[in-house]
Amino acid sequence: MKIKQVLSRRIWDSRGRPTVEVEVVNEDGTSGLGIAPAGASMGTREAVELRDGGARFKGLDVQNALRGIATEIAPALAGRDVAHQADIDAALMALDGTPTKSRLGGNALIATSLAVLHAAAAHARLPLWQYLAQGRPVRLPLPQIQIFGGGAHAGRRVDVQDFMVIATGATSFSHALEMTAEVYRAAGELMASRGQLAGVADEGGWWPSFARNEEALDALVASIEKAGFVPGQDMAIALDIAASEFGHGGRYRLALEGEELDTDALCERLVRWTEKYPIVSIEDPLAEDDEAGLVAFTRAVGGRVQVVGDDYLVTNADSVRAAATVGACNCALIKPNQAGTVTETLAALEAAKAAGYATIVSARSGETEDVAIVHLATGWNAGQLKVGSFARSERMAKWNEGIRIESRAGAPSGFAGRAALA
Ligand code: 2PG
Ligand code: MG
Repeated sequence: MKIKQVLSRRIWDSRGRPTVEVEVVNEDGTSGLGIAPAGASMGTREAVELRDGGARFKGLDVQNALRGIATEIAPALAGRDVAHQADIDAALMALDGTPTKSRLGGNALIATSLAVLHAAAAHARLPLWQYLAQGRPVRLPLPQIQIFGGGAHAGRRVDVQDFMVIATGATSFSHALEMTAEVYRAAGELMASRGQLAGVADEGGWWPSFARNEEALDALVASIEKAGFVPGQDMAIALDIAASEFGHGGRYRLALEGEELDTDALCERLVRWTEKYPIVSIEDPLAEDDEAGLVAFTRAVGGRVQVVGDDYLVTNADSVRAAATVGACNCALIKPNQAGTVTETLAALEAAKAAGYATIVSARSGETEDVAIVHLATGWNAGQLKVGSFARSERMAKWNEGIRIESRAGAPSGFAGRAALA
């Protein structure tokens, strides 16, 4: 089916900031919408977000990205077959012409690429996950869900960015959400009873009014117990340290503790946490420039803990292959807008699977009502999904979409469950 029209507009994300929406309309009248999400803790090698600069909306407007779509991308895509995703993505990359997608913008490209994908699924009259699965058996992903936000998502109130839970005892996607709902509520009650309740962070997790980073881990365990679950059995802990935000060159500054740690000391601290708390997954334990540290940490805990690369791998197939060669991480975070096109995102996911890595499809801290990533995680059989917390509709829209996928006729063949963890 040929693409008839490519429309674009500025819409607003969950932080009230401008973002790019693209609508691809096919000649048969079917269409697809793609929306660019936005990160706050970004890897330096991510596809570049094109923002206008200047005073308007603190420089975050996207008029230049929209202009590029209207004047260059739309004419280049008109008449192309919407089902030829890889060809279209290659054309987008060639049109941009830069290694970092800085000319037309990674935000313009990913919104367009996702809109093409949605339009192709709409033409095929299939839900997106099913269109992507192409008849292969796939499973609903195991969610990791934030309970306390931190780092760049909470004014750096604590250093660690995400304190999450994984419902390791869940038997279905909906069951995992039910269990998490109880823990999220228990955590809020716990904070209230201690006089520490102070709203929520950017992804809906409770605001981290803690005196030390480790206090959040104690609160997490207490919340799991308060909700009636056995920590480590029913419910385990996942962390995103997002260490690139507070360290580089092998020096890490924990502002809350007023400490400066070198790579070895941070590794030791995190290894101690994995021994003391029921932690099954740690993302970005060291900074993106600390490959030796990531290798050492993976060697230390990789047999029993999932070590996730986000800023370090930036959803890039070559980076994943290079990491596998040196033995850094055992799981890749997959974020479409880090790559900039659907094809490159899939290539990174496939490179990770080929290397024996686990994979997690992830949202960004700046999101919208868009639910595409739930379909990508399911249709690509990623095994795991990270969306932020269990509050605010840009997050709940995605969890709820998973429930719909799970309950409708012709649903995927089951739930990935804890076996999806590396
Ligand atoms: C991350 C993401 C999501 P951001 O670091 O994994 O939590 O954050 O979108 O701000 O990069
Ligand atoms: Mg991260």
